[in-house]
Amino acid sequence: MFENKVIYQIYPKSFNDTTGNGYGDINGIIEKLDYIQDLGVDYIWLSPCCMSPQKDNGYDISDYVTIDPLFGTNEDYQRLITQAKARGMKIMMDLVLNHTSSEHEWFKKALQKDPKYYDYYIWQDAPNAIESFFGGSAWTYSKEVGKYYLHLFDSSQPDLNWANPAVRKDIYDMINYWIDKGVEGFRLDVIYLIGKEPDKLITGHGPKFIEYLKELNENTFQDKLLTVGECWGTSLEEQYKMCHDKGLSEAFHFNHFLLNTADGKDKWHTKELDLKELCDCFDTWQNEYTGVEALVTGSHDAPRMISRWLNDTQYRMQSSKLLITLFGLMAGDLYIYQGEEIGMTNAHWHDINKYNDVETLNAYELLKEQGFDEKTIMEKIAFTSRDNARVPMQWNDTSNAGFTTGNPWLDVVDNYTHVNALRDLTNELGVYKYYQKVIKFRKEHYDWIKQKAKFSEDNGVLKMEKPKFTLVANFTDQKQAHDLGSTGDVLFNNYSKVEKQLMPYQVVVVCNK
Ligand code: ISL
Repeated sequence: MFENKVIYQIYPKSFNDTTGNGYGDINGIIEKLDYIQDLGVDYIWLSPCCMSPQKDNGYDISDYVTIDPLFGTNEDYQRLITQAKARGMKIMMDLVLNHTSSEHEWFKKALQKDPKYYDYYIWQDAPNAIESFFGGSAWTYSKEVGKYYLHLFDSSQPDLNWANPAVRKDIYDMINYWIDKGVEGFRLDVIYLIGKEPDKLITGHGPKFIEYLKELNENTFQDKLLTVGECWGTSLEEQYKMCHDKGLSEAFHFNHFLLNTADGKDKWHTKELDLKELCDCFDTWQNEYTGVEALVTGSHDAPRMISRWLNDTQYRMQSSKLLITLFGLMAGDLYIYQGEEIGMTNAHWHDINKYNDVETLNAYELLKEQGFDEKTIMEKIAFTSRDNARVPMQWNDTSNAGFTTGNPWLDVVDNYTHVNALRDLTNELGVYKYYQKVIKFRKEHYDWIKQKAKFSEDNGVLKMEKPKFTLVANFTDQKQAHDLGSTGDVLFNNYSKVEKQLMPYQVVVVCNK
């Protein structure tokens, strides 16, 4: 039902500031709706905009039904829904259901041992071995309560107790409030954690997870809205359970993002992308998975894909085009993260003072404790930090890249003078226009795209063969051989010609004869 949609993710804080306070806002998004629509977008997913102390940039919500004044008002949000709809686009809201902010009224009452709200969170007399995703123990002692509460993320993000039916009921009411306002899609933050059983050290995909998902769906979305669950490192079986039986429409698994990590988990210890592993990953999710794949090319939780897989300097534009050709010609729903469509890159900062992300700042301390020297730590952070993708949108070459007239909450990347939307859009061979072309093709030829594919790699060249067309993509900065032979019509090419050899980062798609 929701196949072949294009979803554009906005990180509101960094998109477009209309007040000059240095933070992006909802009116700033409204101002850019034509820009988004022209790309061919069906859904706009906004990272959280509700009331929050912003310790984790809004993924720490203190009031689920009020828009944070930092971004505007509930009326602004309503206007955004209406104006997006007028352009044929739907709003997808980010739901943070695994935890609240410690400033949420529920947690404040829990701290006062309120008989109702105490049980909204998870308490233990003593911590166990569970670690926070942001480093250190997942348990923090509360003097008021005399016990430890669980937080799988920062200590300012206490985990909700989904085993309590009252919590679930409050959550359903809140979601229905937004459905009534016209929200037509939901992204469910770290949803695979809600069925946890911490006393048994179970966090992800816990025993009650699927039951909770089904109940959630029955009481809210009822299969009528596009829902995408955020998971990490999911198996086929887990994905099947979440999505096939009246739970979610689809889920991120991010298995391809994890290929850069040395052990498949710890993001701070990386290795180079192995194309063979990438082919295996695509093969699994394109050919074995029977549901709809959420095709993600980037997010606010990951450094820019062109910076870590490809080349973001000399071959920046070719790399951006390679990325969207490859993902855009695979089956599923396509998720684009703001800035990719103009070829934005990592920030590459080597000064810790430039960073804002709670996860990055914690990692800096932990890596120091682990004995790494400053230079190595900063290399790791410059490659991996989430802030690489959270920097302000680069709209033009005026100061602060046209993002704000004030002081941006996070610096803009220096390359904005030549990497910006205005410049890219005026270039017939720009990245944005190429994205438009791929998206248009995708919409018109989805019957070709949804066919199964054969993936292979040879000398840094990835090949994807579908019954109707063949794609070859050179992931190296050297010329490489290809075997397209006497080709059919060229559908896509990020260079002007197809020569005997592929140029660095060249992608070519030809119709099969
Ligand atoms: O990127 C990550 C995995 O390597 C983690 O940093 C990330 O926190 C995790 O993927 C969960 O992400 C989601 O929940 C977090 C929030 O910080 C992220 O921004 C959000 O997308 C806690 O709500």
